[in-house]
Amino acid sequence: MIKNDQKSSLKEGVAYGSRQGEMTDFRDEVRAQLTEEPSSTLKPVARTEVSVIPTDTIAKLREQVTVVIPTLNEEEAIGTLIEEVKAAGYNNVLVVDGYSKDGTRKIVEPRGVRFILQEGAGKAGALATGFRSIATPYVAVMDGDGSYVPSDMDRFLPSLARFDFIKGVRNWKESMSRTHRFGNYIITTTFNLLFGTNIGDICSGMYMIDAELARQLDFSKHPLTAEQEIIAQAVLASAKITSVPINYRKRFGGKSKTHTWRQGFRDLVTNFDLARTHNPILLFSFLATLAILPALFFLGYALFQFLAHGNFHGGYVLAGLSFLVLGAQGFTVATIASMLRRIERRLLQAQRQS
Ligand SMILES: Nc1nc2c(ncn2[C@@H]2O[C@H](COP(=O)(O)OP(=O)(O)OP(=O)(O)O)[C@@H](O)[C@H]2O)c(=O)[nH]1
Ligand SMILES: [Mg+2]
Repeated sequence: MIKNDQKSSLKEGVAYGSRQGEMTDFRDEVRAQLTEEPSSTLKPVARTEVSVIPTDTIAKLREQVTVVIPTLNEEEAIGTLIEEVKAAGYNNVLVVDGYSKDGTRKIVEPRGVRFILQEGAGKAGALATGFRSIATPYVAVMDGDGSYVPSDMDRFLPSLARFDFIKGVRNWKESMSRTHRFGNYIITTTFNLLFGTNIGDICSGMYMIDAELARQLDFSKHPLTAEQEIIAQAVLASAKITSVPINYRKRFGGKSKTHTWRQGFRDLVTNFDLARTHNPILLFSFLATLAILPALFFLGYALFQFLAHGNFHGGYVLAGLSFLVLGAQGFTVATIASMLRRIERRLLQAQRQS
């Protein structure tokens, strides 16, 4: 957890509502009001109950959050979305635009929220620009297409006392096609296997982060798959991560910037690339573990031939056993690698807290 005194030493950024350095961090106050004991710091990823906190604390916390909204040609959605954000009680809003060619800017500016142009490429560039330009202790990220419900941000607030990164897990049954849902499932499962985590909905575009942590994350390598890289970097930084359920609806209008299959493929490639760079032992041992599949095939076929026809296929048995040994070795290395990773995370967490 980032310490309070570090907050006031933030060097970059523009404050909203009050000047930088004057902002009080209410986390200790919230922590004192939480009914539950903070859960073990040894569990970086946990699904928690949303605790009940007093209304005036919620109001104070809302002022501590800047809502960063990346936009690229979202004139049909952004106006209504900003009104919803304000109606939900969040007054610090920063729209980071990717040089929209439509009327996005004209719609944003009269609504009294900040509008800046992004540096860097893609949505990742927009988010990095946004994180550098805020001075509140927390940042909320939300797409500018209207697919997320701003009042859901209140669900994140009680967890801010105990977690550095809170991911919104979408209730997407009605607003997402089966193909999209399947793709999200594959990407989330692969990510969790490769990183040894249990995070729901890796691709969700709504989350809240400790602003200091957000600025420390370097997610410039994969500009088109920002969500995975941000959460991967947070995992690697041993941030305490949790998730809360949120709503998901169809975009208000305009065009999606992503193509289902192309984006799905990109997301998977990013997962493997991140794992290859940051967790190579786990990745390669995971791949070796996959050798169990051909092992089962060869041994199963040899057994079938033997039982059904009385034929003994020595070649298949040998191939099956070789794959089995390879897979068993892979499995052992994978287990040791993930144990080492867990120990490393605990040590890093302990270091961050001291
Ligand atoms: N500033 C900026 N915003 C971007 C860029 N690419 C996408 N966005 C915004 O990021 C958000 C997510 O983009 P979407 O096109 O909705 O992508 P998606 O949510 O994966 O796709 P859908 O499921 O079709 O909504 C939207 O608010 C976009 O306007 C970019 O290069 N720069
Ligand atoms: Mg969208």
